[in-house]
Amino acid sequence: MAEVDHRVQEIARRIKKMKIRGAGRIARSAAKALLVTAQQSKAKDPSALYCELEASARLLLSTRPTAVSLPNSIRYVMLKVREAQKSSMELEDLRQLTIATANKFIQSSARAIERIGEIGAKRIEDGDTIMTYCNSAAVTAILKAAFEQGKRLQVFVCETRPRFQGRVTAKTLGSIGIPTSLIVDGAIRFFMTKVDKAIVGADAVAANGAVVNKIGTSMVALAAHESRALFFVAAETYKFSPETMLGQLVEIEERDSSEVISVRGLKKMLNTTVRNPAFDVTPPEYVDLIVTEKGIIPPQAAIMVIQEEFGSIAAEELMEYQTCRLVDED
Ligand code: RUB
Repeated sequence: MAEVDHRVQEIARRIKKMKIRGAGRIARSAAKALLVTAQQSKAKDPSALYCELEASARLLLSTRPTAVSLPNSIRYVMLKVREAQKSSMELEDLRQLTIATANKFIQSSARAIERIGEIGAKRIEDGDTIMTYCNSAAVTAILKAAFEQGKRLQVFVCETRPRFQGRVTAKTLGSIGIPTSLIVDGAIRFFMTKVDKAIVGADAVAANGAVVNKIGTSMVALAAHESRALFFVAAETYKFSPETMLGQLVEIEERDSSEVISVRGLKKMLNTTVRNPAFDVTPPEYVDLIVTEKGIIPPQAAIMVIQEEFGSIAAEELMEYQTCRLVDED
């Protein structure tokens, strides 16, 4: 396997350590890493460049298992590059094609978030009270667009233990000028009675419309269901998982116990281990609609999005670029 450029290794490390986080940002950073690989490559022929890109792709795929935006962004670049390499493209052309394709993904991802903001804002009413969970650029885009249209909003943001991404959301919404209340996750049901709509992002949307998002999201959905509040998901189409159409399950990442309690603190507890899954699955029955950049769909239509976006990719190519686990070196 070719050696991976140190800048790409650094991007992979930052994704793994959650310095780069959120499914959309992870996907754009992976595309950027492939772009950097092409830019920095000293390869002497197209197949050597392709090998370097493959090595970068494998490392990136090993960073975080749940966000399917990651393999989707890598497939977007790599399948195009592979086709070109097979058709004997010259080295310099292959390099430029890689850079252009990665840039195209990055730009269309940023544009998708803007469109989700515009489309989703139409479903927000003046005076709405909204609950959100974790930190999602797509959700923020909707709330920002609705607020900028002059709609009065009140937002409850859940802290989102153990990494407190809700604090980031509260800070962002507050700085835009949206009246924001930061609440502990245990207060979700307590405040849900005041909420009109809960809106969350997604790390993956399965073919059956189930939504994978930050651990605790399904509790928000359950409480919203009980209170008859609407439950919206904001997800770019590259977060839909084509693998689930082949019967694959989305892997739920389980993270280190030290995110929940210090190693010293845990040592003082007898017969206690920590479980720390990073994501959970909200069944489609609890999802009222999914806002994508192509329009609003019911969760039952997720399979059509997958067919439209990824239907042309052969099953073996899908299986080839999947998240994987490397032996953890740290
Ligand atoms: C982030 C998370 C976000 C989704 C969507 O988890 O669950 O809700 O990734 O975010 P983590 P976005 O912090 O573990 O990456 O809309 O920004 O893609």
